[in-house]
Amino acid sequence: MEIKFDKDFIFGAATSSYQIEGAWDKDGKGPSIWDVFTHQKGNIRNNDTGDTACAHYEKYREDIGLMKELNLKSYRFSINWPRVFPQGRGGINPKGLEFYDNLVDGLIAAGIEPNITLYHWELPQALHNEGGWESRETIDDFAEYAAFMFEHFRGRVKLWSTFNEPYVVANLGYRMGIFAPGIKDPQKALQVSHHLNVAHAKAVAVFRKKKIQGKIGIVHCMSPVQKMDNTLSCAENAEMVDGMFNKWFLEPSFKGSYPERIMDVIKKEGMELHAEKNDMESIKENRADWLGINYYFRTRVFDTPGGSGGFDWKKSVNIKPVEGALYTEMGWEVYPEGIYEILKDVNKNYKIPELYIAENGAAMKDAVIDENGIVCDDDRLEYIMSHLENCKKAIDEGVPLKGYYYWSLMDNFEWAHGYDPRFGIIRVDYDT
Ligand code: IFM
Repeated sequence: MEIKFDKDFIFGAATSSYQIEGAWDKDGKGPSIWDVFTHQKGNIRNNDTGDTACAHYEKYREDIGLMKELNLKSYRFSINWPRVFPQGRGGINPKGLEFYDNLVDGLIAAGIEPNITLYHWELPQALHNEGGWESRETIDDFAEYAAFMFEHFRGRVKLWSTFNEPYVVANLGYRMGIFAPGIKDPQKALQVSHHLNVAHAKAVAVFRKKKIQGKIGIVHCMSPVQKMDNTLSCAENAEMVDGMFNKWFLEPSFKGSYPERIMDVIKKEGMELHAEKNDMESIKENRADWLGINYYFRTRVFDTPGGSGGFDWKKSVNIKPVEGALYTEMGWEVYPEGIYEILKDVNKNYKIPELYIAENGAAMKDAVIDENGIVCDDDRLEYIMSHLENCKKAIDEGVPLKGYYYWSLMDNFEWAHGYDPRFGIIRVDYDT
């Protein structure tokens, strides 16, 4: 099958620093909250850590070579904040910065456009010790870190994003406690989510003030929400899920306020969001130039047993498997139409000038079929083709989709799941 995209359409692949770099304490790098979290036994499957990961810190030249072989137009990666600022602020670690200089220059020399994410979850532990994302000071620290990076890569890097999946940072890190820093406190998660929004706005303001040539974006995980029952309670549940997952971070930026329904529930539960006077104006004024959507699955919502009131995620979201559907090794349903649905929804609701699929991919069994480590990757090829087909359909219907980044360039450390799930289009032999 052939699908034709415009010649300017960007085909890329994505990674993040903690998931591939390794060298967790090499050459003066400071620890991040993920180094500390993975070193505590019991937090990660098999007690895996990112200490070595894919050894990208040492092997980045070879990795660029592989990207070239793949004909990638662009590579989306993140900067490990404490590799450059071991304490989060203040003194720079020249060796850490040199690594990113070499990576960026190597990519440019190979004709691959760098797309940098400033924060894919590695808060410097030193800042966490002072309050981390619970504290407004971290907002200023982030803006300073961003300012330094923008200036340093001025003219070399044109595509930037501030945060990857702030939903995950706040909810998995501070509410459920299954990601670093392992906190289980809904009030803290709420406050952190607001601070992330303010930090994003502040970094965007810096980007514009400095007149950096290029575009600044943000990346959210998103999922089309589908009502599976024709009842009031199902409709209410769907509104909650959509509000929490899709709208919480987008509405402040693109509409100027948090979703009303969620704010009501927050109040009812006795929680409070502390915002300073100009926060909401600043978030709206400093909205991103582009939005990256990470799409992996749809969200099927059912009614609450017993009727309305009392939404419970575990009892009404994706509770029944879809008969005949394929599921990835993450247990996520393969639903390619969802990428089209979410692109159409976002375009209708927010009219953002440029959209990217910043991540889309699947963890597959990836059985090795010969002594050269070759994997028969038919399922993954089918996955990618069917999702691209749906991207094209959205483009043909007027959605300003400018690129698609596969997640991930190579197998890597899949957070709480350790190294078991393999998402890569390149297989990694972790023993060597
Ligand atoms: O591996 C992650 C990535 O870090 C963020 N988005 C989802 C991917 C797959 O779970």
